[in-house]
Amino acid sequence: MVEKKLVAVVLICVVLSVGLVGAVMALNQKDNELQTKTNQISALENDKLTLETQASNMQSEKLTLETQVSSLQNETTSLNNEMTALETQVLSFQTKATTLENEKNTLETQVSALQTNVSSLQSEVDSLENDKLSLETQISSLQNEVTSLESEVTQSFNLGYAEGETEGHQLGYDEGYAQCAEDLTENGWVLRDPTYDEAMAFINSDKTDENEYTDDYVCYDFTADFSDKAFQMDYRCGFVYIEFSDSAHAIACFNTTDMGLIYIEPQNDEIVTLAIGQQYLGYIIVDLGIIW
Ligand SMILES: [Ca+2]
Repeated sequence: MVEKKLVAVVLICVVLSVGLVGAVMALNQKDNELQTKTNQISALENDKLTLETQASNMQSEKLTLETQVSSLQNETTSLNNEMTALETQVLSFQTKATTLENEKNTLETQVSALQTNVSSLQSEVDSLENDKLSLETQISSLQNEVTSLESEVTQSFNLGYAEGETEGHQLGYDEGYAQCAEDLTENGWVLRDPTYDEAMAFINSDKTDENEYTDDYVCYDFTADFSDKAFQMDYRCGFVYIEFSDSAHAIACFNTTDMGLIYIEPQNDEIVTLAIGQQYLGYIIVDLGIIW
């Protein structure tokens, strides 16, 4: 009996040992599992923190992007407004361009018309210029004719005047001289020829040469006054008539007792020489005579 109890106790002890070992092993396994779970939780918490940080970062990026989007939207609106304004300006410029094109066309039409007018006027100017040249030629021809006729008239007048004047003076002088000679005879005066010195002294003292030549006081008047003064000195003085081809002239002369005949120009007191065919005062002498 004791042995059976011992065996039962041994068996119970073995069963209990086995149960204990099993319980310890189970406990160790649970402990390991718990440790593993704890490690997993810790890892998951770390992941969670990482994810939260990333979420926060992404939130910040989202805000930044939203700000950028808003800014870009504002810029887009502004650019749209500018584009609208520019489109309006383009339309305005296009309108102006059309207006200017129309004005240009109008001006070109006017220029063309004016060019036609200028061309027409130039033709008229050319025609008038030709008429003017033709008239100038006619005027020149007529002026030449007038000058020629005037020259003929002047020549005819001078010739007639000179001839008439010479004849008139000669006639008057002859009559006057005859009357003078008569008077002298009646009064007992006798004229004589001066000496050369007397003649020169008289010429120098006489003032006839200081008279002024005018239309009414000509060469015959100088000679007549000079002769009168000579007569008052009792000097015989000759009236010299000189004929040119188309005019005439008169001067005085003395037949000096010692030096012979001298001719005096009473307008300037010069002693001159005369001969037919020679020049006097720039004209050829065609005839010459002395009335004593
Ligand atoms: Ca004099």
